[in-house]
Amino acid sequence: MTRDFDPSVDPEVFAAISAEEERQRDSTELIASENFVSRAVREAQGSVLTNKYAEGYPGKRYYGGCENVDRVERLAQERVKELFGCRFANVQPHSGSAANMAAIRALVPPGGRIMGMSVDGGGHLSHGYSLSFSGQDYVSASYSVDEKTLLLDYDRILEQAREFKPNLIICGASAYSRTIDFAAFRRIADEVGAFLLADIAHIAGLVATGLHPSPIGLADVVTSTTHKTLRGPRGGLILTDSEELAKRIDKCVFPGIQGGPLEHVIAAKAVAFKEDLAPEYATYMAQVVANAKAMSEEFVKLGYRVLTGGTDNHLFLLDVLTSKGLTGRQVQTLLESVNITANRNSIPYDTQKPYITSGLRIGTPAMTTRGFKEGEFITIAHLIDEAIDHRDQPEYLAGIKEKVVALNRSFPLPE
Ligand code: DSN
Repeated sequence: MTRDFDPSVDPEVFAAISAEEERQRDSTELIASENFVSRAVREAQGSVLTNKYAEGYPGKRYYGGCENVDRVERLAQERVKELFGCRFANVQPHSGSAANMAAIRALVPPGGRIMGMSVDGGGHLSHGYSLSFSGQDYVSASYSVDEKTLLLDYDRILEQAREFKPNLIICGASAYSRTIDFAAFRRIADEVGAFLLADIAHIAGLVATGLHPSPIGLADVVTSTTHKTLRGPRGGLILTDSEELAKRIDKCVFPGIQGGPLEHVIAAKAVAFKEDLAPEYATYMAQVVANAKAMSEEFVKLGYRVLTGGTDNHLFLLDVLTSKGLTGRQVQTLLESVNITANRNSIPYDTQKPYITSGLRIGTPAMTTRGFKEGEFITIAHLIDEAIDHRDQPEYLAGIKEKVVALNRSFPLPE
């Protein structure tokens, strides 16, 4: 990965990148929002396009010399429109939060009323959380999942929306393992006269391949990141079918909240979208979902409390506090010591603070890219369980780590 970086130019940064490469090679990556990009995606992002200023949009730039970045940005737009079957795309947002900031502003001026999923219910920070711009520049209310079923309760959300009267309802989650009913959200938004924004950052790959219903045609605007299931560079995007909203979105992205676009990242997005349109990507996504199902079922067999009993998508949540008497933070740290990377996560109605949590979120996109199938994920489920049960036995843990490293080395990182 670092072969084009001359170590003598900057030994400190070279050492950190090399160590990270080794960490990624020898660890089982279970963070649901991470993935491993192809060499082509990485090289596009590391290309000379990083040198170019290109404020504006293809054909309407404020700088000279933009003919090549125009080609790249148009390719990214056309490919992502084909991928999701929509009419307009803005591929400039630097991140998912930036995409949401621009999309929300395009729909509701600051000071307006927005309603999104709570963070402890499984929602994203930029959907109205009090410490995010979305909870500070807007009057926000949140909905959660049902206390018993842990599923979205659309009747209850409608009741809340009737009371709160939002200008905008935001749906989409970062830790919800079940199918989201975008049509139900559309009905709720229509009932209260609100716009609907669907953030599909996590499930974008499933939507693109038909493994999850699409919000296109239902939500007024759709946002996503490009680095999770879509397996592209870190970044964001915004989609819509409305020409009027597309114009507002473009203005809100530039000059509203961003200056010059990252054309090197946009080039890498274009490469990733091309990869996502290939038939192999649909096979990959189907395997991601099959792997998540198999692994979550194994945890149920091992006696864990798996939230909602399993998953329809690429991730699931374990309540490790109820299952094993350990907090999410303790399990995350323990797993790190045996080269398994996952993130602690609040669970709905969590009794622990967000920095501690009762939950662990587990996702399959990254290791599926490396070739893991159901068998490997089941093996990792057992190794996680063993690590938890033998957490006070350093020698036992060292043995688990050796097994994890050996397994990872049989599934190399993309070249
Ligand atoms: N924090 C990000 C995640 O990991 O899901 C939100 O997209």
